[in-house]
Amino acid sequence: MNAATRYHIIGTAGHVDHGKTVLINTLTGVNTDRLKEEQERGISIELGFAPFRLSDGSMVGVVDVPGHEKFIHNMLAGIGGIDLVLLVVDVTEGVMPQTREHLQILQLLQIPQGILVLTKCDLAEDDWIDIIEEEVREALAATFLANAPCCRVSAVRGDGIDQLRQTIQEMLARLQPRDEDGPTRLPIDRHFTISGFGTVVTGTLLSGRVKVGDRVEVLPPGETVRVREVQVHGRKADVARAGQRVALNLAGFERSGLMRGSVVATPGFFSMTDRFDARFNLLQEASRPLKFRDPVHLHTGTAKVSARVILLDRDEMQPGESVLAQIHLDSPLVAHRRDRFIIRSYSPMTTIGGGQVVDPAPVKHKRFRSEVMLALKELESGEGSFVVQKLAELGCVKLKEIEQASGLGRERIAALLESLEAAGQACRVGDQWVTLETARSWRRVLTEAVDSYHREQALLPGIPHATLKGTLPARVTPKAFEQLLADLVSGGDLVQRGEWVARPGFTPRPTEEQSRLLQKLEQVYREAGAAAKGRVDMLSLAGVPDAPAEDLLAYLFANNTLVHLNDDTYIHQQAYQACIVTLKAHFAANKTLTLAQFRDLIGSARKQTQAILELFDSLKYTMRKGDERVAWQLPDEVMRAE
Ligand SMILES: Nc1nc2c(ncn2[C@@H]2O[C@H](COP(=O)(O)OP(=O)(O)OP(=O)(O)O)[C@@H](O)[C@H]2O)c(=O)[nH]1
Ligand SMILES: [Mg+2]
Repeated sequence: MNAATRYHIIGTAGHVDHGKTVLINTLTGVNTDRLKEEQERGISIELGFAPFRLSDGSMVGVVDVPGHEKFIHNMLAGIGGIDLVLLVVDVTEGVMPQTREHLQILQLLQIPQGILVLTKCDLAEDDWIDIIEEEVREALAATFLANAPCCRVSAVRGDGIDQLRQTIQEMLARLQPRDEDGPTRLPIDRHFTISGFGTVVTGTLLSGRVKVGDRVEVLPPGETVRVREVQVHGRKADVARAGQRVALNLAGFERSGLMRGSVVATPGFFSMTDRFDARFNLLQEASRPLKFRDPVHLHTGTAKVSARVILLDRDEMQPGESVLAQIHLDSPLVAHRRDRFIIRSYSPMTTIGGGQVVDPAPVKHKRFRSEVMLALKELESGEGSFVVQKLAELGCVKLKEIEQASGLGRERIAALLESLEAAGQACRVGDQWVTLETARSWRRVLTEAVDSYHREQALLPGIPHATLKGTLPARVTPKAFEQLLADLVSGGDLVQRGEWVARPGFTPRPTEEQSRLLQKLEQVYREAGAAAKGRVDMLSLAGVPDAPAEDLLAYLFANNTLVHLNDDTYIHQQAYQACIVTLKAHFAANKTLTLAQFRDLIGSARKQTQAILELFDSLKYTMRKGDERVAWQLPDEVMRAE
């Protein structure tokens, strides 16, 4: 991939008034303080965005965040998806409270890399700047920025700006490109309506692509809509790619239920959740312990919701501690395995911790259970064991579903599943994956269902295919069922005869009494020919009691003595074959056939004739045209209707 096709996002961070916005203006030529209030008060309130082209041709989106502590929630909505942070420190002030808080947030969100930018260097002597740099380095010591490059700049004089530009370029070049082939995921950071144009949403495209005309899902509210227009960095585009700043015009989309924090995504890929299991760390700097069910604010992606931390193995956690917990959200949002989140306390409103999603769709756990904690640890530690656990929990899953639950890429999942298959822990059935144990137990369920059907419906040649499928959980897809069945057939456990599935060697054996009744029934149907009436009439004609009649008719149907026309009407196979012969003879000499003609030809009543012709239509022997029928694909030889 050449540099021109790489897309990355950089963000600012740092205390209020330390020069972030002016720096971005100097780098990009864009003043990101757009609001009147921002310009009047001289501080940033909302997120600011600017496109930034590097000399190697790559296009970078810049997110400028406000530094004021009152607007940390805005900062949090912008900082999540960035590749590189510029931590801005004013050399006349040094490390200040929001320098520290932003740093904690960056650290908790695991922002991959950053540059320390010392600003306003025109206002201080070099010796002083050295002292400040040392102080800042101390604050960064145990963080991801411990070895970050440092650039000394003056945005007003332009000192150090070229070097900063160069450093940004070098650091971005080292990054992996984003996953453009993954699912589309765009957390919305702004949305508005333009009259006559509809709803527009903006955000950083974290993965995937969006094209004009695509159908995308917006969650919440969970609605699928069409993308009418795509803009990248304020310009119309056909497609937006991962790592770009994007605006989308969504056709016919009502804004109700839409919020900052909603996600635009590939339909069906993400789901909303109102609880998730997580690794949660309470910062050493938190002012007090966190108690079970304490209300907090949770930030993830661009979303912010009230939440409660359900401590599972204790009633209270101390600053500096790390636990596995369940987070209950007051309103649902999109969460994905491995997503990062931040927790802030209600009062004072400060960042107290954060963590990572372990399972985005867990059951509610019982507290103080060692097996729950063990299972959570398992889930957290291994990708492989997560997949196996999901398989065991759900019975069977499609590749896409594991992808969704795990937050891992498709290729990674496929590789994991293959190694699990090689290790004998999982296996593929049709288009689904199951644990080996599940596959085994399902095969057992199927053979047992056939056995019990043979016992209870001894007159039938087997269990109907659809009934057999119904003995497995509803989640099993038709393809997976077919595969399980095919395995059992090839292994000699079952045989398939048309729509019937049976044990090899099984033949229905009527009792003496049943044989006597069967003979009678067959006789009345043979004698009635094409004019055979409904079930009740025929049974009384044969003197067969109601109770065993169903089984007897099914037996005669299964061995092709009777042909099923509709509902409760059957005719004898002989009569049916004669009808086909008559039909062919008629079309040998005529182009069309009416119901009345056919009725006279076969000597039946209107109702039965109609049922026979409808069966012919469904078999495509004939085709209905108004009141008449024409020949369609008449059978070459006389065949038995199945
Ligand atoms: N002398 C000097 N002044 C600067 C420099 N950079 C920024 N300033 C001044 O510092 C003040 C704050 O700058 P901003 O860029 O708005 O600060 P900010 O970090 O974006 O502030 P918030 O977004 O509110 O957190 C403004 O008055 C700028 O003119 C610099 O390099 N030299
Ligand atoms: Mg600013």
